[in-house]
Amino acid sequence: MTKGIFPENFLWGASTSAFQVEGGIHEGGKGVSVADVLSRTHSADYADSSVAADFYHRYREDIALMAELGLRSYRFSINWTRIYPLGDEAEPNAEGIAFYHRVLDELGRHDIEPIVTLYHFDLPQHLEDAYGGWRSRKTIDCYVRYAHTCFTEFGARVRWWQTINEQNLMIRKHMPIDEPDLTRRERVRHQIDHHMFLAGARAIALCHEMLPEAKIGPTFAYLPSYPATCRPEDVIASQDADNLYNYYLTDIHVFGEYPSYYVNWLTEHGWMPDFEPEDAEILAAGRPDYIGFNYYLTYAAEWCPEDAPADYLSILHLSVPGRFRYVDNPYLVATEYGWAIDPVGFRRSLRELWQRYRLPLMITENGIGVREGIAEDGRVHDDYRIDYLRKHICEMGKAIAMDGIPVISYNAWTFIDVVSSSDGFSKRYGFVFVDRDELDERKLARVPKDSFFWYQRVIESNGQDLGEGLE
Ligand code: BGP
Repeated sequence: MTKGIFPENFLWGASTSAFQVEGGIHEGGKGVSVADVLSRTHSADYADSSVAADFYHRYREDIALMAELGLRSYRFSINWTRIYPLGDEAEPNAEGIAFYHRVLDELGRHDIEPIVTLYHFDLPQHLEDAYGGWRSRKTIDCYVRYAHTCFTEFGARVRWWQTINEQNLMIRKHMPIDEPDLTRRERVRHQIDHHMFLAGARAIALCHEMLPEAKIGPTFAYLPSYPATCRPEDVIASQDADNLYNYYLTDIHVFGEYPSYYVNWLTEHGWMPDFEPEDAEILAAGRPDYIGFNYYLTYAAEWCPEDAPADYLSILHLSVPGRFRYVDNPYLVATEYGWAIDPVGFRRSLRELWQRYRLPLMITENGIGVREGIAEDGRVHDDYRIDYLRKHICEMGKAIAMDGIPVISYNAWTFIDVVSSSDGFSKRYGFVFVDRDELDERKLARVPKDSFFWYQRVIESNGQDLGEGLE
């Protein structure tokens, strides 16, 4: 069914992020990021970012493996603290810039298109300590200057840019706010969110000015829901869940202003952030060229009574009294980490985003996290990953062929095993196995998994050969 439906220039890719893959955190003049600190303090039993997959030292070998896999694109992030170790210095760090030039050289040599995220959870810790991080508008200026440096240095070779990875998830999952009072805490969270919107919009406007040929957009965590039943209240609940935790982000970016449902919700709770007079103009001036999104799972949402306990931050069990709460979807099977696997929901997501925004779409992450190891024959038999990816790619194929949706690129998460953002190194997503465990790095040997050879055929055949079992 996928015959001839993927455009010739379709970017088959894979993804990573800097703090999860690079390691080498004390090298090349790099500063400390909040992601480094969080990965260290998260759990003593988990690997942190200090060695990770050691891409910092092995990027040549790894990019050669990308070439063997046949990748047409590699979506990765620049580590903000390699370019500006503190975040507020006058001059960037030449060694950090040189590292990414080497990475881009290597990708260029193998004809792999770089898709670059400017900021993937790794705010310089110094900005957090000195100014309160995104609480302060100072951080917006530091981010824009960092973006300016990246556009100047790498703009000649990078056509695809992303401003911020998963801002909508980052504000609740990767930013502990030490404030016991709920209203004040959530008020801070939404001020932080507002500042990131301004930063993203300014980076987009700057990119358009400096690099007219380039394309730039946000990439967000798309976590859509179904109504738990066809009860009208559940249908509204599901729409509320999607608006308040997903679409508010893309609405602000694409339409250049806060949507009314969001202003009303924030105001109702006393969470509306402060606006400066120039903010409306900044948001209106930074419209994206495409939408990037990360897709892993879906939810079911039902109406939530006013007197139910609130949980505004949970990943799997959001509960927003008077609006919605997540419940299990009996039609889906979840991964061992509780993420409901939903390839059909992937097609629905592509439809929803296209119908709402009429902008080209890029999948920046999609994959399955599992605990796995090397079998006795020395290989990694990850048939569950092949199954997951095959079904998602098949649904993407239908979205392109039957629904006419323009999809630029599909980047599986991840190219190689990395430190998970929440569950250490044991939760693996890669096409390439890294032989280490949480605290013992062993030799960090690379072992291509069965999915590597499967994806190689998918790319070679431009999506026509998805292997056995395709409907
Ligand atoms: C996204 C992040 C990635 C990655 C992925 C898998 O939220 O953008 O950085 O980590 O999810 O999540 P996890 O590592 O928590 O399983």
